Amino acid sequence: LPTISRHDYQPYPYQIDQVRLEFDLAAEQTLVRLAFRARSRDGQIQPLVLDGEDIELLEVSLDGNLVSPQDYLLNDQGLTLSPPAAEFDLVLVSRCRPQENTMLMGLYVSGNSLFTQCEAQGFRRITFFPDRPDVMSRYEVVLRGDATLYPYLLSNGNLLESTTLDDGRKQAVWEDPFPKPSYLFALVAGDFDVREREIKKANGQPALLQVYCDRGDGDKTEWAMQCLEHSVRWDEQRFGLALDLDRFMIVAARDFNMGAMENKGLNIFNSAYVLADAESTTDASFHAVEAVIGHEYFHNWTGNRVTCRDWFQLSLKEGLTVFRDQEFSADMLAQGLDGAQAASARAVKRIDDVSVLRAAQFPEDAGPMAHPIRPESYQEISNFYTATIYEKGAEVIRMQHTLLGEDNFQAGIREYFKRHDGQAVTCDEFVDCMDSVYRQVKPGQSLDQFRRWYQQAGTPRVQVSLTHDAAKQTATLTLRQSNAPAGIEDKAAVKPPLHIPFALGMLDQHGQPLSLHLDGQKGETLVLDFTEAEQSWTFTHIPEAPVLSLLRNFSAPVKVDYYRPDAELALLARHDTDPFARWEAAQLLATRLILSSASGRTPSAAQQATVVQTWHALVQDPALSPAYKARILSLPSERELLEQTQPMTPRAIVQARRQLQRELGLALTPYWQELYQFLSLEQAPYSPDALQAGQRSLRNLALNYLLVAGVSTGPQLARNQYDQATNMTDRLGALSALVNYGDPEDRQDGLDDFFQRWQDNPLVLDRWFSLQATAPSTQVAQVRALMLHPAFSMRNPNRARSLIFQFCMNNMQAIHTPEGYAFWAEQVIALDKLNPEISARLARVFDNWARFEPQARDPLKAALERIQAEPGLSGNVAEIVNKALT
Ligand code: BAL
Ligand code: ZN
Repeated sequence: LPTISRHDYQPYPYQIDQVRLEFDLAAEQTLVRLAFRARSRDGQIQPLVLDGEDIELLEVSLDGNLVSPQDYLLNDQGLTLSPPAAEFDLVLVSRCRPQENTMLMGLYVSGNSLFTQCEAQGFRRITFFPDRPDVMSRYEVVLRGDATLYPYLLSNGNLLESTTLDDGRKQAVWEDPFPKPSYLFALVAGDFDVREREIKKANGQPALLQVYCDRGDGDKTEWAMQCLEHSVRWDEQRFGLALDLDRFMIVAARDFNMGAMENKGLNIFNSAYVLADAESTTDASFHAVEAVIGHEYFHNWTGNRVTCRDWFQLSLKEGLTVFRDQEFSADMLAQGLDGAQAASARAVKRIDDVSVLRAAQFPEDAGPMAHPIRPESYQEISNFYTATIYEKGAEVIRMQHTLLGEDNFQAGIREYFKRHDGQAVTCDEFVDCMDSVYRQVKPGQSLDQFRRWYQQAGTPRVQVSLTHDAAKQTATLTLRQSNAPAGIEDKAAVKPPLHIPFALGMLDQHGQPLSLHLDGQKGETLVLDFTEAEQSWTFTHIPEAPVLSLLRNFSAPVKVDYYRPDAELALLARHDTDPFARWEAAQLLATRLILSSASGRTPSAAQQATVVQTWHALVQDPALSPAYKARILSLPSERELLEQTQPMTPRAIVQARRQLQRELGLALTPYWQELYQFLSLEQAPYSPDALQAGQRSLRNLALNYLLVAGVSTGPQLARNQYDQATNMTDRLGALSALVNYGDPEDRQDGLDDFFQRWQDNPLVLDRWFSLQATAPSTQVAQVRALMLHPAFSMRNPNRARSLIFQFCMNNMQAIHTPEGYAFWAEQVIALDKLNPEISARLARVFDNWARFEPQARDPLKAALERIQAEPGLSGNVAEIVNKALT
């Protein structure tokens, strides 16, 4: 497999200002006519190299002259032509076969409709073209297709005309006024329900918002429409960025590899992130729809107006856009609140985002695929749409926001668009803009050192120590940072220190916040510029030894090591005024206990009592919002816990976590019951808002504690909740408690009833599969049986994810068996024949095999070798397994 290196970047030799594409659409075969004029950038005639994969070349002409096959070079990667001059016209006719496209990259069929997915390299499966993000052109697109099958013919930009042809087919002509790279091209042909809304942009101009979905689902797009309108408003208000088109379309597809795609003016979405109604959608999914709609919409500026020079710069648009969607969601949650309430609402979002980072990105940074947010090399770019590029990338943007502050960060954003609107640029050029502002507001300082975050893989560790001088009333904090080699390519033994914004507070021994004094700075929270390998700060006016509140609001994506008694954590869990650090303290207390029993040590009675007393205090704290309470009373996820064991002991983690759940359920039974009853009182009509969603999640948490502890009233409460539910959060919450902790009869009755109710709704059926995939009682044999269910299909990515991925990733008891590992390998191989991109994601589940306990390592390695030996393995999966086995 060829490895592509960041340093090998060369600009494309030709400029292509305008592209005209004509499609004669049909599922079986689609004809594509491409025409453009190319102009050599340096006036020299150079070979014209066009990417092309899995498509048939029918005809090519240069300056109106047909080129015969002996005058071009055609192979399975593309086409190379010899241009007649430094400037020339090219016309090319080719054919693709959407019906046969199971990879879902390029032009493919979903249901009866045609969709495209071009990022990263799908356009080359549609036509021959320089399929790279730095070739930006204006597109005119003509679509022709059967009028009955395809009454809607959509592409990017503005609709110029829509007609019926003499042969009865429909034709639509679209023009996108903005130059774009090929990865942002899109077309959709099909029959849909459409929801429309006309809005006024900030400049007073009207714009048409449209949401398309399968016929019959149109009543489930109101929420998506609201989210889209909120996104438009938010980007105007917070970032000063306006919608630049007359029309903005979202189309839901049932078969989709990713969450969604930001094609200019024509976003194509996995239907899971469009369709929502109270009956069939959980609160968490409502919020996911909001986040993804925001994310794709925000790409219109951060990604589309300014795009990436090459794919090594992917985090330029993804990290920044994830940061933007996180802030959008946080602002929506905090809307109408102020002070501590707003801070708590925002903290809930921060907690959820950090949990994702720890469960998905920290493991990546600790495995063979570890890479900097701007990778140095790759084999398959689709393998680099990772938690590192996205979530850690967002943290790196967030740190710049922390260092600059909101106003200066926005000044940096304005500078970015002033310099680069309409261009394809690098991460360095983004930081240059932020740096230009930083240098102005912090004379003598720069972001030079900060840039190392773009170069270093791995999760840095920060060790903390504290000394207190009672006589001088000073506290001296010392931080040491290190970042061990990460991944198979990270041989740089020496990693120079990073610029870490380290937010810190202190409490006195009674839990009261202290005012910090440091070199003229004063405040309850200070952000330290931690830039050396080891650095100390001395705080004055500290009469007694303080309790440290560390890395407030998770100000940097690092791991903090600080050894201190449980009692200090308990104090922070009750009193810290930073809601993130407060949650963190409670999590850490529980984590210590779980890790200790997972390692075979019996936790001391005092240690257990501290956790129970802390949970007791928190469950009764009237000042906490329900959403926050639900987070702080939940135990850390199995994945986050597993990440902290060395070697990793999955089955022991599951058992130890379950044991603490049971203990907390039993010790606090009356409180869970009381909370449950209180939260069961009559509610306003369903809304996914923060208050209601928080109440429902807290009620479901209480129910789970009651069931896991075997409290006798639990199952009946769950059955009643299931039967009486008027929304999916309540219904699924009850069913999941029964399936995970109930008796076999309740489990089966619940699953059967749920199937009867929802068998016609694919997204809900996905939940039915997931629930069974992750149930502690499920073994490989049950999953195999479910794969034979008429509703199961490996070709639909959502369905494959709901059963196979969920089982392999989130059923640790069953997958961590020799049989489980063999099943995983078998499914990677089977999926690879259909959809390598999705298969490679499944392959990644155990790329970290070497970190597991000895009895897991050998069978996991054998499973990886089995995959590696499979003839005809895709490059996608080969890259993963080869790196895993290096
Ligand atoms: N660009 C791929 C999908 C997304 O990140 O929005
Ligand atoms: Zn994105």
